[in-house]
Amino acid sequence: MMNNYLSVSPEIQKALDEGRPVVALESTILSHGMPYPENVTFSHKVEEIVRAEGAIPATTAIIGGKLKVGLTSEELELMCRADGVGKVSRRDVAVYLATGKTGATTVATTMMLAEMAGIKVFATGGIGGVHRGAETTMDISADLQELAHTDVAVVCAGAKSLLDIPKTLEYLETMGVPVLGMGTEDFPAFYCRKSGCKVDAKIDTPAEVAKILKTKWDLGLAGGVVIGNPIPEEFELDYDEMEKVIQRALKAAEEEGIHGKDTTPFLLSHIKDYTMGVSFASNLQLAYNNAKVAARIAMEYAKLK
Ligand code: PSU
Ligand code: MN
Repeated sequence: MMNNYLSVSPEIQKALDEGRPVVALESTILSHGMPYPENVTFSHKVEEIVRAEGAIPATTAIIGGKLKVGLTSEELELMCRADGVGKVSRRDVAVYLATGKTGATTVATTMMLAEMAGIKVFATGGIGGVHRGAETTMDISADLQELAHTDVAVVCAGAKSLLDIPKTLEYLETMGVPVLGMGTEDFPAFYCRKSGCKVDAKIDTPAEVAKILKTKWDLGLAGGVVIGNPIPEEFELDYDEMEKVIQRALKAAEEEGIHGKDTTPFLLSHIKDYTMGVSFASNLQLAYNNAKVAARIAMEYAKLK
């Protein structure tokens, strides 16, 4: 039944059948997180980085009534141009598939597609989380609920501090999702290496992460794992400067009455505008770094099976 909807590229299917490492990559970061045509260069480079480490990249999207795992150059271009491409979270999947609309996958839906295909490791920029002010808006990303029950490890540079990071970590704790720090005790805050909040465990090597994943899933402890991988030092931005920029973006969102699924893309694009591209350069670098680490974890995980 699933095969009616799921379309895995032959290269990825072969790698999965042979137990070789595959890394899932999302498309919302392309369609709604980066400008065209810089996102085209990014989409290819991030895949090359995964390959250079010895793993196979699997960018996901919803195209032509199919859940696509592995995109052609033309399909990457389509996601990057983003003309009429929606942002698809779990609640939107059936609508997009049944109506044939083109959709970019978020962290939540990329995890869903990865699990359906049998991919265990996924690299992204930052995860969604509990928004500031969630105590009144109830705006909590579906990414967190997906992490609660879908068996995929997500390598990210933490979460942007436009979110409420302490509440995001509280939510993950409640849902039983391990939050690991790659070489750090501090959960990273995307542009900044530290958020001031602690991870559950500092891990120093991809092999150790792989062992934790295997142990968790061997035990039948369902759900994902967050691996917070700090942005490389040379690309880190100043925390207080970013806080000012975030405050400005939050104020603009409030003034313009932005809410629901538009909130995250609105804030991201305003932050980019306010920082005149400096933040974008950092965004690219942290995503490349996550792809590299994810590929190394996938390589180690493949050895354990
Ligand atoms: N955070 C970023 N960049 C992004 C996103 C989040 O720094 O591109 C995207 C991811 O696809 C994430 C989604 O899954 O936004 C979360 O959106 P929401 O808050 O609406 O769940
Ligand atoms: Mn939301």
